[in-house]
Amino acid sequence: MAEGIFITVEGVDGSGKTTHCEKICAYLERKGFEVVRVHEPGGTRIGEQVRDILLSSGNEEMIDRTELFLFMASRAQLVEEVIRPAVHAGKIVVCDRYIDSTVAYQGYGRGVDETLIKSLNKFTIGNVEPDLTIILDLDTPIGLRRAKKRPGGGKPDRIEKGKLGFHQRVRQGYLALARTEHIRVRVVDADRDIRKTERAIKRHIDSFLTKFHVDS
Ligand code: Z5A
Repeated sequence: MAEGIFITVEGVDGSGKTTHCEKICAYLERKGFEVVRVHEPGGTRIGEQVRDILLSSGNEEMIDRTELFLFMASRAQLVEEVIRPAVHAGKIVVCDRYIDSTVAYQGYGRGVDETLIKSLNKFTIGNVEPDLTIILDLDTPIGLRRAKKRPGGGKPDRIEKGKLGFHQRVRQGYLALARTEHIRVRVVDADRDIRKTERAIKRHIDSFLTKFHVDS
């Protein structure tokens, strides 16, 4: 491939992003693609330090604007250090959360102006837009229960500690995004057996690869 592909995976807490990013990468590698897997916030030395500040449950006093700028800071670093070079080198980048998380969590969840978020996102990423976004959709309480059960998931981080209403607005944010960005975004039902969700994701990836005549 002359230019690579950028896939993002989004969804509420515990919707299975980590699980399915791993499966997507393995699937694409079996097809012969070079794949780079990243996550947000974090994914770089500086980004991981920002992640600690963002998620530390000791940082309760963090105001919404601080939170917003920290997510953008982590993203800027990840784009320039990892995503842009990998896509230019013809690789497929699979990113666990990206620009849509900010619209959903800080926009719909916290009530920050969506137009402002979109323009900060644009400033932060330049032209490094996702080609395909999979939103794993799931009833919020189920996701929060699953997140608690995963290894090391006993203690909620600062954002997980948000009230149920906050997480429900986040889910509505994702669904609203999917309605407006229906070419890039695909919604997959994550409230079923992992293998069924996996098959649905593979179908979207295959149809994307076919549509854009991409082969390894
Ligand atoms: N955030 C933000 O506010 N703004 C932003 O711009 C960005 C992020 C980029 C990052 O947390 C936090 O930052 C996140 C959003 C916010 N906060 N919240 N709340 P993170 O990176 O630590 O965590 P996460 O991204 O929310 O992911 P997660 O909680 O680790 O969940 P997940 O990756 O979606 O799910 P999982 O770990 O793959 O699965 C959870 C468990 O469910 C696990 O035991 C699986 O085996 C199980 N699972 C998965 N699928 C199934 C099915 N189908 N059935 C049953 N069990 C399943």
